[in-house]
Amino acid sequence: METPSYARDKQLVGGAWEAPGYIKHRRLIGWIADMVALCKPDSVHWCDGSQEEYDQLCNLLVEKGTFIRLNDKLRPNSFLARSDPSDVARMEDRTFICSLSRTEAGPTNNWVEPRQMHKTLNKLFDGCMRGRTMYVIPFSMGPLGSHISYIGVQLSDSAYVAVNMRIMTRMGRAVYDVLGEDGQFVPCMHSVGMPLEPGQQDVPWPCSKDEKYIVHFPEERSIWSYGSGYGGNALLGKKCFALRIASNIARDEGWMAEHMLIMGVESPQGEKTYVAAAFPSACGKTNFAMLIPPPAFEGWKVTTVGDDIAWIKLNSKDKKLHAINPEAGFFGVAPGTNVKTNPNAMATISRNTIFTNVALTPEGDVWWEGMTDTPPANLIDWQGQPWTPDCGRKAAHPNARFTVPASQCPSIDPRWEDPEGVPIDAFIFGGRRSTVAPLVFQAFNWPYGVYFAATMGSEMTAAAVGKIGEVRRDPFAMLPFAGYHMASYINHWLKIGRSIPNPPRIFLVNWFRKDENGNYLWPGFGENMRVLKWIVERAHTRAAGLEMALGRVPVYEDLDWRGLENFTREDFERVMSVDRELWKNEILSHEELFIKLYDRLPKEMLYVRGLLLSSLWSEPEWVDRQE
Ligand code: TSX
Ligand code: MN
Repeated sequence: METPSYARDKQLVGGAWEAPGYIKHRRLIGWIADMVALCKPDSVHWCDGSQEEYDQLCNLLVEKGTFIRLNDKLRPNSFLARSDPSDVARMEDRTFICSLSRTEAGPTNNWVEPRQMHKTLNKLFDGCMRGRTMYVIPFSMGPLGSHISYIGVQLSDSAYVAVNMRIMTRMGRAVYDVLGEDGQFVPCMHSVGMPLEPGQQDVPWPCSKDEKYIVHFPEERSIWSYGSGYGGNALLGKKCFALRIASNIARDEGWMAEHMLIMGVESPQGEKTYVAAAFPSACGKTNFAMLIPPPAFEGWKVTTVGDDIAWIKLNSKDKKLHAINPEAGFFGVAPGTNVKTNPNAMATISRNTIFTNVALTPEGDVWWEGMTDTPPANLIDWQGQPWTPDCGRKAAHPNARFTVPASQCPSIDPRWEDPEGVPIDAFIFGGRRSTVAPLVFQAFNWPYGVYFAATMGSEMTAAAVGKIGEVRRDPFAMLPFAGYHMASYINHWLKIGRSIPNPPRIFLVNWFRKDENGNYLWPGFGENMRVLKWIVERAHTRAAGLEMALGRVPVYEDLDWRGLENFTREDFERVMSVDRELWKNEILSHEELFIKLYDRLPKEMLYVRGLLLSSLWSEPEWVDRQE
């Protein structure tokens, strides 16, 4: 192949940054050439995705002090990274949707005019990789070559990002074969924003303390991230690409990019049903995705397709919605994960795992709050300081994470990499509500389901920003992840429902209802299988469902109580109760969201709201005039 002139000019071929001969994509090479010229790295590393390369990069990270190799007997081929204390979570106030028009981004996203943002970014990225290596990271979201998959190329000056991307995506040379000479890719620019002057000593976790930008250009389908090396800010395939950019592609192409887990439910008769479920943060989504049914449910099995993101498309053969997990790994919250809350996750992270911001034991293993009842002695906390239980600090950061290949999960579904995806029969939406919301109900139909998903709320926990106990509306658990106007997103859901002959059934759940003394009314975790079984049977229109004001509900006899006989009919009625006065207020409080989304709010939202108010209205007692 003839060397493209732009590549020759910028010395990407035959110069210091020689592009490997197997890359045949001129536009890609040209873009990389431009970015090398802008960022001015000392060298370029073209990631091939091999195990050898992964091992080498991990060793390099150990040498640089970013990684600590864990005890190879206790935690084989695993590492601990400690981030800068200022770089520990996604930064929503530094996240921007730079569509051409402000209205398009909508009232729930930060917006800056794209040309102005490009100006800002060009200044920041100019020379930002001096003294560092630029990693060229080609990746596929979704199985390589699947018609549902999309390709991205991330340029990053972080080796930590490169090794995490190898776990979280299909990363490596094979991506270039799929791309060919002119395939589509999403360019993803990333820098930690800390160039090194000659002779300047690097730090274990470079980042920019005062300037952070996570920027999406929906029309260009490009991503620019500056200043952070952490999680969703830096692993651009995940929230930035697979949700914010993909939600734009999905709207244009008539499919769905959702913040959902995907799970399979297998009955003792061998019938397999797939469901997808959306929960806001801190609701135990990963735990639910890896649920183990209680012992009495012998023969029932739950399998995991994904724990965070679902790409869902109409299958032209069976006319059903099919879902794929675009990711290849789990980037899960560690604190609270233990052998009781999630045995499958604990088994998954027994090896080949990158831990970030957890505590270190003297034996060279990891620990976090909630892993065991009593912490091991002589821990080193997530900031590298000696830690004792009475020191008043947390040993692990509340947002400490594990990065691990999904293939290692004992409950991984046999079809998790099926390029056709798995057929979805039910959508589940759930928030964290201590009052008001019942354990489970089924929406009467698609528009009702969309209404409840759009108005879904979750109470603040200590882990998130905001007042504890305050209800935050998080439509479809997509508030931080929709890459365009939230009301248009709701409308897209309504359109999808109208376009399918037999759309999946929609269910609402709440595992977090409390009594007046603050005790949980539902045991949760594996016991959620009882609710899941009813959902699956309802989705196949087999189980009974009583029509109530909000939707269809199970009565006590409709759930399988084997093994939980001490949970009484009264207990069930309490966790299922719907207080009409509270619900009238709940529905009134939806107004706040609707006013915010007013300019594009689908009319269905107001109609459903009106019908709900009508059915929640209690009549005065009937007077029998015969008496
Ligand atoms: O993940 C959770 N799930 C889903 C599991 C499949 N959690 C943890 C949430 C924090 C991320 C839950 N917490 C769940 C739940 O269903 N339910 C609860 C509330 C709860 C907490 C402790 C108990 C019971 C309920 N303990 C006992 O009953 C002993
Ligand atoms: Mn998520």
